[in-house]
Amino acid sequence: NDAVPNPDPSTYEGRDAAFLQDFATLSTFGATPRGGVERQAGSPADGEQRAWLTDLLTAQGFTVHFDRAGNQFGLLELVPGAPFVLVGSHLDSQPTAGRYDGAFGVLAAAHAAFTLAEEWRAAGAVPRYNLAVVNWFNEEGSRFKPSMMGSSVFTGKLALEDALATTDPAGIAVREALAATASSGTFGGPDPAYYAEIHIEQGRGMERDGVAIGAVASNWAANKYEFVIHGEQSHTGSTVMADRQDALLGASLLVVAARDVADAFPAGAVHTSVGELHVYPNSPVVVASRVSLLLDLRSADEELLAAADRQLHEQLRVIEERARVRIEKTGSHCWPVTPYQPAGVELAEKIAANRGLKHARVQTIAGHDSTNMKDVVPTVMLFVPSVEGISHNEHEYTTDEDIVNGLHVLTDTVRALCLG
Ligand code: HGY
Ligand code: MN
Ligand code: MN
Ligand code: MN
Repeated sequence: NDAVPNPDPSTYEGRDAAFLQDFATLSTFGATPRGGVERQAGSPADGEQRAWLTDLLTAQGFTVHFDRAGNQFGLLELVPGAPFVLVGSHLDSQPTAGRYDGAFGVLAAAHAAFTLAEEWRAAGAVPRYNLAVVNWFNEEGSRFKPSMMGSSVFTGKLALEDALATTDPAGIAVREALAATASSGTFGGPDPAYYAEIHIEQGRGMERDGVAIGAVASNWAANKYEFVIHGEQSHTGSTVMADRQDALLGASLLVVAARDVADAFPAGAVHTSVGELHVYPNSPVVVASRVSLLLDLRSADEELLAAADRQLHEQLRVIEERARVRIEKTGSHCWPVTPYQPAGVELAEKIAANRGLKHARVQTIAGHDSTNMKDVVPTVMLFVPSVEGISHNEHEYTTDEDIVNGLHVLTDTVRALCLG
């Protein structure tokens, strides 16, 4: 499983071929040797792909603006003063990531918009709503926390100043990263009427069931915590065991406790992980004085999540005693389960059926910018299958056939929303 196939436009025509060709080009930004990409938010590769997207949109007659939070909008304003149908996703990636997470959605949004712009121009027709392609800033949250930063500011869930002041582990602020990549402006943002997004599933369900299009009906709940474990720095050789206050031991017990909590529930009901860990001073022959870590717990069922959360918090006292450390919670972000608007789910199902594609209602376990947008405007969220469910991994892959099917369904969806 070493090579991810490149998109092959040769057996496709017109818009589909152009989309696959552009996807191959987009995949060269921040390309990694193993076939993935690395373009974390506000990195040079992120700046370069944003400039490329500006050119792509501008060449098709869209006007590109950045807002203060670094969100990139390509506007097609055919109805002066009317609200916009927004369609997009995110181009930023995790470290050593796959090519599809987010990027597929932005490029499909652009090509859906190009098809519609051509249709309307050719017919001399004007839709009811204007159209905007959007590339949200920092969906991944790998470099700057929290994730879904740009869409959180856009939807009023996060204060702009707090977002801009957020720093990465090297102490660089979002404000500086945006300036360094020419990624922010003074645009106030389009007035949204609807939002649509397409994304890879990042799980195995659709592939297993032979489903081409997922209509996302709700998200999972998630609790994301930052913990700092405080110990006491000392010599790993000479300090007797009973005297140690080992922050790394405390962190390790917490990593295992999170797994044990998930395993206490029926398989698949609760997901937990520690994905990031910083050890201080992280030196041989030194018992760690401090560890910070990021832990997330997720479930489709808020009651199960609350029960898992209680069990985890009960373990904190046990770990503090055993490792002789103090555990401090320094941050939390919690998402409730909220449904996507049923009318949007039904629209997606109808369109997939018209295209002769097998479809199903699905839940999203990952967070998406659409989970923010659906709280402010009617939103349609579509999934295409992921091969073997692999994601946040350079081997992430979705077939050309599946991404082209997704482009078609997204195009039909956005057309229907624009006509109102
Ligand atoms: O699911 C997540 O936590 C992510 O930020 N998309
Ligand atoms: Mn994503
Ligand atoms: Mn992701
Ligand atoms: Mn010494």
